[in-house]
Parts: sequence; C-alpha cells; structure tokens
Amino acid sequence: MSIIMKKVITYGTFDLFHYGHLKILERAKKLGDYLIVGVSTDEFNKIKGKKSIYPFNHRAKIVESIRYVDKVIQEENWEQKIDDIKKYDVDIFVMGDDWKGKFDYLSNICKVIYLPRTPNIETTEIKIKCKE
Ligand code: C2G
Repeated sequence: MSIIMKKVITYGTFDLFHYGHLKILERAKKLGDYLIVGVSTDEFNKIKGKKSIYPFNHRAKIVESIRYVDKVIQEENWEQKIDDIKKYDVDIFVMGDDWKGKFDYLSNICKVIYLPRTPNIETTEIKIKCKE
C-alpha cells in the first residue's frame, strides 16, 4: 500500500529561535505530512543582508530538533527553491506573509501558501531588547 505523503517546504534564517518561528513551522506541518526546512547559511544571509547571532550549524540543529520538522536542508541562494521542490517532490511551499507575492512564480510547480506572521515578535526586536 503506497503512502501518499504530502510534502511541505519552507525557508528561513530562524535566528534566536522564537515563538513566531515555532508557529509557522507548526502551521506548515499541519498542511501536510512531511516538512522540509531550508535554513539560510551564514553566507546566504550575507546576500540577504542579514547577520545572524547564531551560526548556521546552531540554527540548523535547533530547527531540526523541532518536532514538526522532518528534514533540514541548507538554503544557499535565491534560485534553489525550484530545484528543491522538484528534488524532494514537494507539494506545498509555505512562507510568512511578509513575503506575500514574492514566490508566486513557484505556483506552476507547487501550491504556494503565505501564512500570517505571528504578531509582536521579531528577531530584530529581541536583539534590541537584549542590548538595553
Ligand atoms: N515569521 C513569522 N512570524 C514572526 C517572525 C517570522 O511567521 N513573528 C516567519 C517568517 O515569515 C518566515 C519564517 O518565520 O516565513 C522565518 O523567518 P526568518 O528567519 O526571518 O526568515 P527570512 O529571513 O525572512 O528568510 O528564502 C526565504 C528566506 O530565507 C526567508
């Protein structure tokens, strides 16, 4: 009996892992049976103009330890999403709605869903509060 798994993918830096990150991973997993997360490498973060507090290997290990996550891959560039979706036979691409519209080009190879961001929690805010 073949088990048809609905595979979901999402991407992010996931620095200073917080409730907003948890909630999007939880909701993404609920859309299918298997959740792949592309965690941005430190080098890709430079391209994104982001500097994370935690290095890639810490961020990746934290994400892969989350019960909703089935697989972590490296996110190294903007272009890899199409290849990842094909390589892992992904059905649904999920991102927070701060990215709304930015990845609609993927909708001819999988379902694209933007989920509302969790309000009032931001890694940048946490960094500022820590400095106070
Ligand atoms: N997020 C959320 N609510 C928050 C903060 C973040 O739902 N309060 C979501 C974002 O919308 C994103 C995910 O959590 O879908 C990861 O957020 P970041 O680590 O900030 O990801 P980002 O730097 O936006 O990288 O190719 C896509 C990029 O790698 C996304």
